[in-house]
Amino acid sequence: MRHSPLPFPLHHRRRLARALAAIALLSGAACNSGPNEDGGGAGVSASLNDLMKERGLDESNVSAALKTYTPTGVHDPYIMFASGGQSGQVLVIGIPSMRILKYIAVFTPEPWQGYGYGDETNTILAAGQRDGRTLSWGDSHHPALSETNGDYDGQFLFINDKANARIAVIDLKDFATKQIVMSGLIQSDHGGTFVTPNTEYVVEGAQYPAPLGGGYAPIERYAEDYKGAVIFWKFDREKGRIDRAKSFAMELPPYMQDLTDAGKLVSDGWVFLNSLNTELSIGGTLEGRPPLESGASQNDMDYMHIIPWRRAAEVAGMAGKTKEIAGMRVIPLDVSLSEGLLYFVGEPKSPHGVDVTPDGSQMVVAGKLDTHGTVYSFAKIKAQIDQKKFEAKDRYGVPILSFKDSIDGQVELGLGPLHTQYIGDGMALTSLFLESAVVRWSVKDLKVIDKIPVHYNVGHIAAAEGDTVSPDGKYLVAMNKWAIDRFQPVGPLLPQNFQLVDVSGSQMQLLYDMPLPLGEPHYAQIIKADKLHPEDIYKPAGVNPVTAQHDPDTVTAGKERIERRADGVHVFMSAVRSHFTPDIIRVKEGDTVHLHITNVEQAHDATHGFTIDLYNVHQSLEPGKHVNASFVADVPGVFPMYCTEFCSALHLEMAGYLLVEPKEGGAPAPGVAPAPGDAPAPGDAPAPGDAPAPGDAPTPDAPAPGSE
Ligand code: RUQ
Ligand code: CUA
Repeated sequence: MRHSPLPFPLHHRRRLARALAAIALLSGAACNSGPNEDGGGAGVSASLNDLMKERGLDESNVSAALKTYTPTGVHDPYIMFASGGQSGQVLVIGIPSMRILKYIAVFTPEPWQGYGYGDETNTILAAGQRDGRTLSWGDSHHPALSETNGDYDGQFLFINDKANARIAVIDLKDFATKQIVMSGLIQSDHGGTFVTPNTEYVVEGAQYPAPLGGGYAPIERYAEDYKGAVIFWKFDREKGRIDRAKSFAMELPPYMQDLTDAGKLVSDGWVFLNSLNTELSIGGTLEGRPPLESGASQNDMDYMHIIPWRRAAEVAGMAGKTKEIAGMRVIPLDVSLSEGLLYFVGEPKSPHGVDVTPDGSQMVVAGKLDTHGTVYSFAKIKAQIDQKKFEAKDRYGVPILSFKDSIDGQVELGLGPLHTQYIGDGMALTSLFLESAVVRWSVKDLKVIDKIPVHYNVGHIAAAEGDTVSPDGKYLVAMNKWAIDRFQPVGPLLPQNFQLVDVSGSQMQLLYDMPLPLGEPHYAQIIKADKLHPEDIYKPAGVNPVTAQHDPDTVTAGKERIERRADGVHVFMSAVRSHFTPDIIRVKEGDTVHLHITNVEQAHDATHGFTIDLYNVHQSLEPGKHVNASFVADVPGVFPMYCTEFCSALHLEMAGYLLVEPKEGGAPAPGVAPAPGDAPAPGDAPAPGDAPAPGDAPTPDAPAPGSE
């Protein structure tokens, strides 16, 4: 299945020879033959030929290796943010090396980062509760980088959880999740996250229709009581948070809204959503109806939704134009119709993906069950809307534009086209799911250029800055759903396969296979690395990363203490190589313990971990970070606490004890010598004159709770 070696232009061969010579020298393989003036001595090529032979590599393999190999200490020019699928996380991957740099904890507790194991991160996860239930996973689908003038600005990242219709905000200053919002309006989402060109709004489109705001309605009332929706979450860039009160939603007909894209430049102010199931099929495989999959594939056309979001935001702000559902301002469908906020245009059978071109003038839609890419013209759509020239209305009264008057044309792309990315010069790449290939084509000329096979069943694709106003081209990552035979077998559950493709040359070249063993990533975005400016420490020491403030309970060196208050025992602790102060915490069974821990260090990468056995406490303390964690010490005993990061040579000594004294009359621990006066257990009696064991009496520097 390896695809055929590519012919190399001469200058590539020369560059290759020089690079190979350099590798051979570095590896010491050619120690007795220096580089020749003619660009590669006999010894060099001989040893490289041997190496290639030994590993069974051809010239295209070697060129792929040279295009991805990244020496130690060298950073990647691009960074990819990929959804982590069912893991509920986001992956950060360097391109072209395909090195995984981070898993960002988002919808799922993540112990290493202490996410979901401390007060503030628990609060983030709790904000994503539905009906009082804490959800400990997410189906993350579509990451969206914040944009300024339609270009990634490297400041924030958003991602949705399809399973529970939630949106998360990640700050790229520290690559950490800051907020999860859940509308309570819709039951699932798919058309999110997508941002408007200046990140005014983060768009979340529903997927599976249901009664708005939750609650029951018989499925026989699907057409009447089940609804779709799109939510416009207002983003406050200053605060770095979504502002729920300024957000609004629009009720939509119960077509399954699928994906979204925001217009840009000439189409700025508009948003486009594709949808499926104009048939309003409801499934019912045991009830004599066809399964959803065939029921929803009867009609030749579904509807692209066209929404002027700026106008919709104005209407949402007018008195009497919205209904409040689940605490959200919702524009009802009849208001959208009377205010001109919703239009439809047909799109070929079971569309998947609507992707606005870099100049904003066109939208590309691919129909999963159609072989074409359809190119819509924003100007043609806008003209019909301005002239109120509608062909028909759907059963809910939504005006439908003429399909043939809305498009610039269609291109036969291949089997099962899904998603489109742009690479500049009017060129696009589209994934072909059924064909397991990516097609490169000219949107300008409506012409296919070439195809590259991928392995296998490609879903989304991501090209460098490929959905911005200025795509970079260069690299493409095919996010393949199946791996089949690409990797060592690991049982029936296989990894996904990210394939890196060089799209800069006259022929596309497959460079690298990267197994994704964490979940099924859906979409990814690739940003130029030099647009990212993360902080290397939290400064000054004592910053709480969740509130982004100097924490009121920050601990400074010398001010460590333990205080007993009405709400429990407060431990103000500092962490520094290689000790915690205090390192002994004494509490009584049943006490609530509030830990306030500051890593007072400001040295790059001097991270400490903190855990206490049994109590499920784990925190990551990067330099300068402050965390708060509370728990009820309801089990008496002796619980070691220690630093879980190998932070220094004396790391093992970075430890201490939580001593939970039993309540009055509590049973002594098994195996402990009884106190004087108790009958000694045979063999356990201390010899007369023995000194008390250290830790048996309060030490001067670790006052008992309440003795401050
Ligand atoms: S999806 S593979 Cu974005 Cu969930 Cu198309
Ligand atoms: Cu701090 Cu190990």
